Amino acid sequence: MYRVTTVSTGLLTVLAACALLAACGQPADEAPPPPATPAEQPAAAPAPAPAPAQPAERAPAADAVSVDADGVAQVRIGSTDQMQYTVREFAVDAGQAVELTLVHEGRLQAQVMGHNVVILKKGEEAMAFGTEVMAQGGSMDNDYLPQGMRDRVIAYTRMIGGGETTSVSFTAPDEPGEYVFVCTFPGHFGAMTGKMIVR
Ligand SMILES: [Cu+2]
Repeated sequence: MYRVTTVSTGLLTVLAACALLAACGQPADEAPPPPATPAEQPAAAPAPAPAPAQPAERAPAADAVSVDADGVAQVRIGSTDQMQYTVREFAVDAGQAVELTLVHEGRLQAQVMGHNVVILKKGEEAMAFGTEVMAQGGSMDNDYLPQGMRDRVIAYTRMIGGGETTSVSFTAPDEPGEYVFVCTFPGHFGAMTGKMIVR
C-alpha cells in the first residue's frame, strides 16, 4: 500500500478508509470502497524519491584496454588538471606484454600539476609509497621516483604536464591479483590511485 505517504490528506483518507471498513465490515458484498480511493491515487504517486542515475559514467573502464595484433595490451589512462585519472582500474593477463600510455588532458605545467603512473609491486600501498617518495628526495629531476625506490615498482612513466603524452612498456606480473598504481607527484597520491588487475 501507499502507507509511506506523509501527506496529511493521505493519512486522513487512510484513517477514513479504516473507519469505513470497520463500519461496513461484515457485508463486504455491498461495500462501495472504490469511489473513495480514485481521488487520492495521484497523491500517492509522487511519494517515491527520484533515484540517482549518474554513476554510470566512470564505472567500468573496459575501453581503457585494447589488445593489438601482436597481443600487446594497449592501456590508455587520461589525467586532468583536476588531479584525477580518467581510469581507475584496468585488467591484463598474467605475463602479457603491456604498453601503457598516459595522457595529460589538462593545460597546467608539470611543475604545477604533473602526473605520472607508477605501478607498484604487490604489497606496496599508494599513500605510504607516495609519502616515502617525498622523504627519499622525490623531485621533478627524478620524476618523483627516487632511484632507491625503483626496485619496488613494476613500471613507471615519466612525469608529464598538460598536453603531453608518455608511454611505458612492460610485462604484466605472472602472479594474478591486484596491483596499485599511483601518481607520485606531491599530494596527488591520495586522489590519483587505481589498480591494475592481473588475471
Ligand atoms: Cu598527478
